[in-house]
Amino acid sequence: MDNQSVAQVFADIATLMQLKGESVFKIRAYTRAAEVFEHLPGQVSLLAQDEETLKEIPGIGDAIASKTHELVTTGKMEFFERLRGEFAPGLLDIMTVPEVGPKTAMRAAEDLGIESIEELEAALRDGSFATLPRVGEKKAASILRHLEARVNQADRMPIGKALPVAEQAIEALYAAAPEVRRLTVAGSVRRWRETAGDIDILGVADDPESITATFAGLPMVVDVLGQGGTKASVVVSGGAQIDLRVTDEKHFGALLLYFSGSKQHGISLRERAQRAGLSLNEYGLTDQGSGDLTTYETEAEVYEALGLPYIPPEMREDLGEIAAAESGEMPVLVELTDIRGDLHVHSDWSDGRVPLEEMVREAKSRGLQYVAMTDHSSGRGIANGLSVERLAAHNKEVEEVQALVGGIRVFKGSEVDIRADGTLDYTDDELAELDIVIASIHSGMSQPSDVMTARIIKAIENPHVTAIGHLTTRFVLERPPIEADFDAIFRAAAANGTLMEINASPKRMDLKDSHIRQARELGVRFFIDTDAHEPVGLDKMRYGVGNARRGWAEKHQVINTLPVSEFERFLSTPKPARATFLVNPAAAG
Ligand code: DGT
Ligand code: CA
Ligand code: CA
Ligand code: ZN
Repeated sequence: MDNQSVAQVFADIATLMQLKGESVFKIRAYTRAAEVFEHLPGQVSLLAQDEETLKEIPGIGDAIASKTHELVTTGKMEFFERLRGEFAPGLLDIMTVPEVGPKTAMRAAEDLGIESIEELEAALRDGSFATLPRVGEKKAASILRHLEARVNQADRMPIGKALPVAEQAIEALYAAAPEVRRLTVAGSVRRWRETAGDIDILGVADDPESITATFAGLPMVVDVLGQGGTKASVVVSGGAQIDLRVTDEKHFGALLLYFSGSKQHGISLRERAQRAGLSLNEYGLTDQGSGDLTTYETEAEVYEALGLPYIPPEMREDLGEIAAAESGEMPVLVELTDIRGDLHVHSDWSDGRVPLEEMVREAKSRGLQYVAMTDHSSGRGIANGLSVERLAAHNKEVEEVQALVGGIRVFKGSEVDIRADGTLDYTDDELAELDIVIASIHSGMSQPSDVMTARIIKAIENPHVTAIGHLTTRFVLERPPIEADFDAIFRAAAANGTLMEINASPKRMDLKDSHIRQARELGVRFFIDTDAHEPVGLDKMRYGVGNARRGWAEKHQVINTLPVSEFERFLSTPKPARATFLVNPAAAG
């Protein structure tokens, strides 16, 4: 049983206890356990063999430890089974659909006898669901959209899951097969697509067959779909499929190029090769006249043989990258090592998990030059958003922490709610006290497009708003984006010198790649930040950078690549002038 499944059981218990009206105190213990297990670096199923070891984990008491032990050793938990039995079957499944809250799910079960996702979908389509109290046709239509989005994507996983699984597999295979020369991820994960169908890994070894055999025998493998001399396909715990291919050094360049895709990019390259009298495949380039095969150890050499500069994997989607490469107009993509600061970070002042000082120290330990502490505003009641009085105290604490922790600049910030009418939670005078203001939508997400567009542009025009946070509010594979006129929004942002956030949380990836590309072409500039709610959140920057690169974003378009002195000069530039703020190339390092 993987950590995620164990965590899910405890999260389900918390949900059911809430439905029963149990005490908040009791519920919190289960919610806490779910969070702890979800974030545990080790495997719960191993730790929980011994109850005493479990109890050493902070947040895990006697009762939880014994229940966890029962769950991982027997595959079942009596307490959970009994609790679940008190409710309609399928209730927990139905509640996983966005916008279907507990009350609605219970009514659906009682009044309409809905006990599964299929029955839910049928009731949404035949109109009966809309007749439930507090539902209505609009909400039913929206729920159906969620459901359809989910079905379309059902067999894909978010990159936030795929990449760590790929890295675990690579690490495990290096350990089990020290003779392997190198292993690297390919396919959509290497291209940083926000979702992956499966994980592709390539290896170089003298004896490929022994590597594929070792791979198929790794402890994380739960099913072997196929295994041969140079390849293996397996399913690992957690459900992801991994395809491994192993080759020798001299064929590696062509093979990596082939299996990194995209399929469409590969097709365009092959057509280009053909026009030059060559044929390109996973072994190399064959001269169609003489039949001679040339092999390549690196991808760059293959591109060179095709008369092209190296094209980074993130750009290989056949969206004009070959033409850009050919004409010498390749963007110089932003890189993870270019990032100097993180500008969207939460602490336990709002819904973060650790004190402000700890987040600052964690940011510093990651080598950042600056960090902005942006806890939520008062409108985010459930996130313990800050009243005006608490905001003032928060500002004061930032100053104290700045004095206490040297070596990193700490900015006063807020993630302020954009209300339904486009006004913000704080007045202009209150906002003027802050260095960084990220304005975000957290409610009223189903407004019609024109209302939504005006709402966001109003926030963009506020002179104190530094950036718009997670513009579309979507969750990858889970929640659809808002509807709005993004072209108009990006034009307004460019004109006002308001930045667009590229939220690196792999759950959000917001802006998404195509929006980044569109915004970039309209002259918008960005910052990439993590929206971290706990220290490990600060490590997610790479997802934002990968996504930014998919949107062809260049270093100079990403403001938090500026060294701190230049960044402060940017902040002290009044807003409309920020639109034309020029980087001093000598100072930008
Ligand atoms: P995914 O797994 O759906 O997220 O997307 P990819 O891009 O990882 O695709 P996948 O795993 O089916 O195949 C990995 C790469 O192998 C793909 O990006 C390009 C190459 N490839 C696979 N099948 C074909 C094919 O039929 N024709 C060509 N030209 N290339 C292929
Ligand atoms: Ca793949
Ligand atoms: Ca594959
Ligand atoms: Zn937010």
